[in-house]
Amino acid sequence: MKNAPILITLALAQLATVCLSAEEQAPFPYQLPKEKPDRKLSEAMERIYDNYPAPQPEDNELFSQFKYTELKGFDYRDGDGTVSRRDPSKIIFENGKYYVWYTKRDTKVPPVGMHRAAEATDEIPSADWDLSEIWYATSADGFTWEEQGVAIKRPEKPLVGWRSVTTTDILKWKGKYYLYYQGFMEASGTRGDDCPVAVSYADSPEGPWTAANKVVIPNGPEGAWDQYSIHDPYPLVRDGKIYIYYKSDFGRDPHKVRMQGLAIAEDPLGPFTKHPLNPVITSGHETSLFPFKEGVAALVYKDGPEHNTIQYAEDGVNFSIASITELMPYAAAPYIPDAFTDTKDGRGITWGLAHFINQGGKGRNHSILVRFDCDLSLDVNDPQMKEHRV
Ligand code: AAL
Repeated sequence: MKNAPILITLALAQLATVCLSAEEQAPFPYQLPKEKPDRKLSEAMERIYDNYPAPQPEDNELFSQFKYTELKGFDYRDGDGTVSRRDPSKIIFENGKYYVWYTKRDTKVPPVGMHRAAEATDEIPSADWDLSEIWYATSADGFTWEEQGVAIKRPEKPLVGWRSVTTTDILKWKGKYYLYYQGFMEASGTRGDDCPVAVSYADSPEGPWTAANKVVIPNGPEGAWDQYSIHDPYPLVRDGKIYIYYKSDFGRDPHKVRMQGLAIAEDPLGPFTKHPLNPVITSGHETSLFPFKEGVAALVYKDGPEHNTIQYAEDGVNFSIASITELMPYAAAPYIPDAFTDTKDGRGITWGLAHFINQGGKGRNHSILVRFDCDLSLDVNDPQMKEHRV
């Protein structure tokens, strides 16, 4: 028994080890702790604390799912493919009503398809957005819309946009309105989509619109990531300047890698300086961003390794994933009350318009505008915001 003290010491040490590992492996309480627990975590649990603003989706202000509603007021000629509405602008509220601008195609026949672009003529469209104009509509409630007419017509050849003017977005700056849009110089499907951005301006959202008749955001130089296209121009006001986010792509089909960049100007007609860190978002398709707290949030969907995410950049430039979600709106065009107020306290969004692409029979594809509702607002008690929460 002379070894008894040693044995007792060993037994106690073993008990301590058991207790320690039991504590280390203690099950999580029913509620996920808000702070990262001080214990060994799996990689997935480390990541949920380190990579996302809040571990529980319902506590993450930039998490939402999306609800869709059919709109009233738009006629699509029985969906025969000859009328299309797509790529809506963000929505603004002026003169007691909501305004939206969008690509409208009204052609004798449906598009033949981009792969048959050689068959396109002055009357036969190649893609859904070929031979289009920019139209606008107004609404009292965001569900029923009244189409008001054309805002931007196609100009005479060879002016920028003579083949098609599409994919517009609105800026309000010092009491004037600016529509930025893609100006096609040939049919989509040949090299038409390698288009730059043009701009028109007006004193009222009702127009009349004056075309600046110039390229306002040019394609990048040969070899640059954005040499081929400048798509989906999306203006916000930040730091007293105009921030235009846009989409471009590395490479050509079938190896196109879509990303998003930023161009900044002090005057809406330019010159725009492309950000030296471009591209600033590595995934996504159409651009869709909004002021959020001090920074900018982005809906990132459809293409790339980070699709189906909502991202955030405090400086509007260095984005990271805030949440992962599903069934996101395509060409999402939110109603953003503070898009142009140069806010450092962005309040978020609760609804907007988006498009659904109807891929009918041979070449009969056209798109329709739909409404989406979401839960990305900080103003939970604002009755207008609350009314639209999912
Ligand atoms: C879209 C946008 C651009 C493209 C085409 C029409 O939804 O990304 O506008 O050029 O598809």
